[in-house]
Amino acid sequence: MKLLRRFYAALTITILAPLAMPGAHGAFAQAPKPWEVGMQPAANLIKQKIIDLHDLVFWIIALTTVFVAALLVVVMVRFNAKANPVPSRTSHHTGLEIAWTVIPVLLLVVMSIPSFRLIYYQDRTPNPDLTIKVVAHQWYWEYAYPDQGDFSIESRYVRDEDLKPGQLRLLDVDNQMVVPVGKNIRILTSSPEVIHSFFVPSLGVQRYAIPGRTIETWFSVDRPGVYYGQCNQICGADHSKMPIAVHAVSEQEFKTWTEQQKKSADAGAPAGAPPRLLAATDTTANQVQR
Ligand SMILES: [Cu+2]
Repeated sequence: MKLLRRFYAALTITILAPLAMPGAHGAFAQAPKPWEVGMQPAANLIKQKIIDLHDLVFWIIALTTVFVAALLVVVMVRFNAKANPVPSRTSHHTGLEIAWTVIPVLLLVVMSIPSFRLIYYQDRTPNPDLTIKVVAHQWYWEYAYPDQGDFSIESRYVRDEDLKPGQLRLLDVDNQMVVPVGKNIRILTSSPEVIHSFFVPSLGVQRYAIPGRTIETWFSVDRPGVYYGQCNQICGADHSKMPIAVHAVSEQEFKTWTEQQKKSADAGAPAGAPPRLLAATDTTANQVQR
């Protein structure tokens, strides 16, 4: 699987290198790429665990399929009417029946154990450092920071005509969700209207935002950069226009940002007014590294 992924990666780079955006040398960013096969690279341990589980299940499925296909070929060649004119009258074989019941059950158990472990690992935040409330609206995101002075920002997609060079269509937003690197971030999703879903592939996080409920999940980010995601629950007319951009910064930068946000919230400025610190780095931070 690793080899296969490396092959695809090499192929993608070869094909896409000449098409790379001019000046695409900014800060690290993780976004979907054209002709991508497989999953986005992991930006934390959760995503790595997801990839590992995927690889395990992939190989079990692949080997099972090859084995069953081989059996079918044997039956077609050795037991057709010409090769085997007098068929066997066997109707039971206890050993074989036990085997084809027990082996699939064992395979399911082998897949279910890491699967359940992963579900529970994603479910509750171990030692949360901060909480972000994610409220999904039709059709934008609201991120509230109750631990940092209870301010909230609104995050909307950038219209085609407003895209700056290097910004990604239907992925870049006016106000990014800013998080500190290396911290356990508890996410609480909710929605006032319809069901949405908070989904950032490279962070291994996906949770529905359901009216009347608050649902927990969590993530951490290993390195600074921008990580893109989208609402992935069909939620209405502008479903495609509610992307997610998570900007991971150092703890110090995060502190400065939250203080600025709190100040502008106290001064009655519109929530989510672009903070100076991040506005200065925006154009480079949003470029995708290839
Ligand atoms: Cu949505």
